[in-house]
Formats: sequence, C-alpha cells, structure tokens
Amino acid sequence: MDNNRKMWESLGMNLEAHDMLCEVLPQAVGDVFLSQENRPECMDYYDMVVADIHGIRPAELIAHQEKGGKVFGTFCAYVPDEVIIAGGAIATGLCGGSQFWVPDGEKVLPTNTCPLIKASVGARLGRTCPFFRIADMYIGETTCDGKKKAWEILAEDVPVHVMELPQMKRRKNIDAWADEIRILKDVVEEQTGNKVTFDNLAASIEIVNNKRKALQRLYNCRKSKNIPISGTDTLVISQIAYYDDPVRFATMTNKLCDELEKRIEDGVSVFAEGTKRILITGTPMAIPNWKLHNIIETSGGAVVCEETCTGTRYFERLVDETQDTMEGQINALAERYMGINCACFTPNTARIDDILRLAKEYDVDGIIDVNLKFCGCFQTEKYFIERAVHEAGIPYLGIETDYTDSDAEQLRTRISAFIEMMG
Ligand code: BJ8
Repeated sequence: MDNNRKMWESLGMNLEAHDMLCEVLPQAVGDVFLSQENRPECMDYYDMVVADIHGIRPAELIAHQEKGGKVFGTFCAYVPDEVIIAGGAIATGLCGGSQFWVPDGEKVLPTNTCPLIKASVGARLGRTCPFFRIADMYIGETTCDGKKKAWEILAEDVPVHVMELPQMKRRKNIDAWADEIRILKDVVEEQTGNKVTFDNLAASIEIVNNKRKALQRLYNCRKSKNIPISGTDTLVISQIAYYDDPVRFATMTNKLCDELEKRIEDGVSVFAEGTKRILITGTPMAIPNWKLHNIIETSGGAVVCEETCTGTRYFERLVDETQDTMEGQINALAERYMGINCACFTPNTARIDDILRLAKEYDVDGIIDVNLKFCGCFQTEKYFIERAVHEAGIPYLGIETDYTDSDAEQLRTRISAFIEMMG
C-alpha cells in the first residue's frame, strides 16, 4: 500500500469511492492543462500540486497536527486567515468544486441547492476528501441561506464555528464584523491553546498580504497586450492559493511572475494576436471546477480576469499594516474584509463599479457572467450587472451552470457565437 493510501485509510476515508475520483483526475488535468501550448515553465510547481492534490498538502497538514498544531477548514473569502495563522494554526479552503461529491450532498440537501454547497457537504459526509477529514474545525459564515443551513448539518459530524457576516455595509455592520473577528480569535485561542498577540497577528497580516501582493502581480501580467499566461492556468493558481502554505505560495507565484514579466518584455503570448479578451464575473470556481475557462479558451477566447472569489475578490486591497494596537489590527482586518463585494450583501453596487473598472484595466472585449445554478444571490444580482454592462457598451453573456458536463456542448456553442459576434 503506498503512503497516500495508508494516510487516506488512517483518515477513515471511503477508499473505494475515493479511488474513482483518483482515476478521473489525471485525465482531467491532462485534458485541461497539459494540452495547452507554450505554458510558462514555472507552472510545473502548480501541476505537481494538482497532480498529487490529495497527497502532498494533506500529509503536511497531518505533520502539523502530529506536532500539536490545529487545522481550520474555511469556505469563504470573508474568513480572515490571519487570525488562524496568528494562533499557530493552518487555514485551508474546503469549498467543493467537483460533481463527484454532489450526489452525497444531495442525500441530505434539497436538489435545488447550489452545487458548491452540495459538493462541500458531500465531500465531508461521503468521506472522499482528505482535507475535509483532516480539519479539526470548520469555520462557516452567514453568507447565503444554503450555506447557513449546511453548517447545521455539518455540525452534526464535525465541530463548526459560524461567523455572523453582516448583510449590509454600514458603519455598525463593519464594527459587528470586527466583533466577529474578536470571537474568532477567542475560538482559535481555545482550540490551539496559543495566544493571538499583537506580534503574531502583525506577522500573519504580513504573510497574507504578501500572498495577495503575489496574486496582484500575477493578475497585472494579464493586463498586458501579449498575454503571458492562460486564464485556465491562472484559475488553478487562484484555487491553490486557498490551501497551499501561504509563504511558499507567494514565493512560487513571485517566481512565476518573474518569468511572465520576462515574457511580456519579449513579446511572448500564449494566445494568437487578436484573441478576444474576456472578463469572467460571478460565483467562485472551487477546485477542480475548470469547466468555463476550458470552454472559453478552446473556443477562441482568452480569460484575462475573474471578478470572483477565485479571482480579484480574494486578493484586491491589503490589510493596513501600520496599526500599533491589536484593536487597530482587528479593525483593519474588518475594514479590508468588508470591502469584498459578494452578492450576499444588499445593496452591492460596489461590485458593479468593480466589474466596470476591471473591464477597463484589463482592456476586455466582453464579459461573461457565470453563476452556479440555484445561487439566488448572484443570479438575482445578474439583473443589475447585465444592465450596467450593456449601458457601458460592453458585450455581455450570462450563463447559469453546474458541475456536470451535460451542458458543455451547448455552452461551447453559445460562447463561440458570443466570441464571433465580437468580430
Ligand atoms: S464571498 S461568493 S466565497 S459567500 S455557496 S453564495 S455560490 S449559493 S460561495 Fe461565496 Fe464567500 Fe460570497 Fe465569495 Fe452562491 Fe453557492 Fe452560496 Fe456561494
């Protein structure tokens, strides 16, 4: 039995079911990533991480636990990793992005629940993902209704702490979020037995800001006329950002950016001249959901930016590092995180401003608004996005989809027509 198998067995995983997932992944990685031409050499690192996605990082998390450390699983861009890291723990993203996990989620959730929630619950209850097995505690949040109820179901199986995310952005709501961050700090201290201090919080704020800076640098490269990296490759990097070691991730991503900046200088592009530049906006694409990027980039388009939580919502704006008290640090965290524009908020007009600004910054030819089926918040907000994008004179295509491949051909037809229509 190889080491991964031993590890999965010790985690109480359903090995037979998990084998089926392991069988399809290499094929998917080959089809989506390795088939691309002229990829940056530094993609090797991310390819390696994905190829052994249920091996390398889970083993690191277990090694951390064996030394007495704790692992917290998170599901949302609003949850401040800084507090978890300051407590000497590891934060790992847990959102499920595969149809493989959906049927197990549907055993306990209504079918008309968003696939991200069904996959996340299914990955836990079906015992088919090591990350879900390893995490000592899950940190939920009160974003959409589906997630709120999912925490109650998951809490029957694993400790869950839920952060109450306000739904508006008035001063009192930002202060309320600061309170929730204080409560998270207490929870982390209780779980880890470590104190969160001014110094270790300052250090963790710097670590996470450095990760954001690396992602900002990566995205800046995509603004170039000659596009040095595909959207598909960038997406997997953003997905890995949620669960890789943050210091190593920033180092490897900066190394990649060195290569990309050189490519820009040398005029190297992974797309033919004139390829239509697309901005994606909408719901997050959790690993291994690569469906839309793959279809767009094999239908004559290039994804140059994502206004999603696996995109700009994750890394834009840094946490202020100049605070000199812990109170100040916590307020700075609350300010930064409440600046994320998720459709769970009302009103959420700043998201429209973001989309229009990004369309300019990345010089896009069209916008594709991609929302997961049964995500009421994003699907409803689409009304305003579509209107604003039309008013700005930018071609717009709205898509609602899930994790299955059943609509792939139909999507390809619509996306190809959309790209052709741009002339
Ligand atoms: S900040 S987008 S990560 S909540 S789970 S809202 S897709 S119905 S994921 Fe999200 Fe945080 Fe907002 Fe970002 Fe819709 Fe599905 Fe809910 Fe979702």
